[in-house]
Amino acid sequence: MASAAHYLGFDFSTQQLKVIAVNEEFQVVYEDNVQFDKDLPEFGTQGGVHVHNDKLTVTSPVLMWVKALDIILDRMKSSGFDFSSIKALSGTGQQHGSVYWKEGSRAVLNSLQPEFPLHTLLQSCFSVSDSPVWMDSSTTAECQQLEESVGGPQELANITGSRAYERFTGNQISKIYKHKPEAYHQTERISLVSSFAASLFIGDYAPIDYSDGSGMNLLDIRNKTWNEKCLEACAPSLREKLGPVVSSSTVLGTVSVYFIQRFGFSCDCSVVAFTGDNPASLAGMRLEDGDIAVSLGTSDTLFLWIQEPTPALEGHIFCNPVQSQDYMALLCFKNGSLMREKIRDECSSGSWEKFSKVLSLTPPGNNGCLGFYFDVMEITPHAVGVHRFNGENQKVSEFPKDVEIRALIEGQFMAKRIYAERLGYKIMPQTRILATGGASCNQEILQVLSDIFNAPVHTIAIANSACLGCSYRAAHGLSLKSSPISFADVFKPVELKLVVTPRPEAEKIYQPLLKRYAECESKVMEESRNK
Ligand code: XUL
Repeated sequence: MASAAHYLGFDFSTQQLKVIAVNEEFQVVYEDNVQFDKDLPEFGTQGGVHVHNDKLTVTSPVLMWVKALDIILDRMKSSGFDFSSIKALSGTGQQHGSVYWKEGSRAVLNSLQPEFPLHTLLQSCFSVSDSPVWMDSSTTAECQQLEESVGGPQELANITGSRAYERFTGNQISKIYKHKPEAYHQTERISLVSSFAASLFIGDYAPIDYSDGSGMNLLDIRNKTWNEKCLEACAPSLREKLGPVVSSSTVLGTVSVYFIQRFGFSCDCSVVAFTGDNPASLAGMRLEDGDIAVSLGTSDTLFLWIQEPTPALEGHIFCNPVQSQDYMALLCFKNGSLMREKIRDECSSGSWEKFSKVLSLTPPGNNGCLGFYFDVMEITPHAVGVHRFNGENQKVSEFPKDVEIRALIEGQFMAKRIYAERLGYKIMPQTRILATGGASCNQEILQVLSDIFNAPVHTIAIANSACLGCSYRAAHGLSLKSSPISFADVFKPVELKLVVTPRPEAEKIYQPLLKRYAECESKVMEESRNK
């Protein structure tokens, strides 16, 4: 390993800190993780977080993240990893979480003494020791206030890419300012989890990058500057406390002396701006313009590369992490696998085989039967319950089991297409759907996905895409210093496996059905509101 060059990616995610090293061929040569609950039991987290008594407030101790970095780097050193071979590093963090640096901390960061671990050196650097994270949903009042102050939810979405969301950082900062004014006034810099982690490496406050900055309800995603009205609505002197924003592939500088002396990093090792985990996954999956990634897990997520976004009331538009003039859209659906498993248990005696067989035997379009299956309150759209409509648009209380199975899967994918299109996504002849996550091994489910999007579906076998994506971003950011090379030019497309193509009759069947689905959804939402 001694003479080869390496790039590092770090992922400060909710439950663990991960590191990946790749060589110059971008093959993974080292991987490790620190699990917060298990490896740092002194912080008493569950799943990396503390859920407070109100059940809405969710935080993580900031020093736990610092200590995790001490541990992961110590382990790398003990394993004999040659830190001097690292040309560049970058990283990612769970989106939206915020870190509050106390007055005087910049000076501490600037002069870290290499004989001590970071958590000892930084222990009194945070004015808020429990950082709000993305799972927090305690800021409904702040969200209303922000939307009102800019002229409503759509106006806020037009500026920042999203209407106000409880977990978005501006609303979290607003809550800290209201509830802990003293801590707020003592705060010299507010970082996102990503820029906080980058700060540790450069020994100074790292700027927030455009892409993760888009998850704050504060950044104008077109001008790439903080929006004055949003800043003012959230808290005073916020512009100074947030510092500048930079493109996600900016080289911020080199690692601080601390890392050179304590671990043997080279003094030339560059640090590329850290970003959010969803943007980093887009880089790790090597998504290209027009691609759509569908992750079918506990919850389903979709992210898309788009050039001309139309921010909507559902879903998010972020600046693109690898090409800053472009955008990415993110949609989260809470009722994913758990809902599919529930219907599998109820309608096909718990067997995926039977479930798949039903999908292959029932007709696309389900003879006009449509269903909405939201076991828990859905994010996209904000609705709950099970709602079924027959071919005549009448509400019915039950479907035969085979109709129920197809209605569930068709409904889940029709919603995805409708919301993606509302955000500006256009299906083109070259559109590729890249499927990942548990349900992506089910060919019959993917056939429905392919038919509804009228596009081929490929599977992509990539683990830890966010962390890996940051080792790629480190390499790309560094090469940008010498030439304006695009991400796609540095990394050949990821290997995909074509699994299914759309049936020829699909578009004709689903076009009118998609329209009906959207109409029925409005009725469902109306009902949910009146409940
Ligand atoms: C995205 C979001 C989550 C976190 C989790 O908006 O809240 O995906 O980034 O890591």
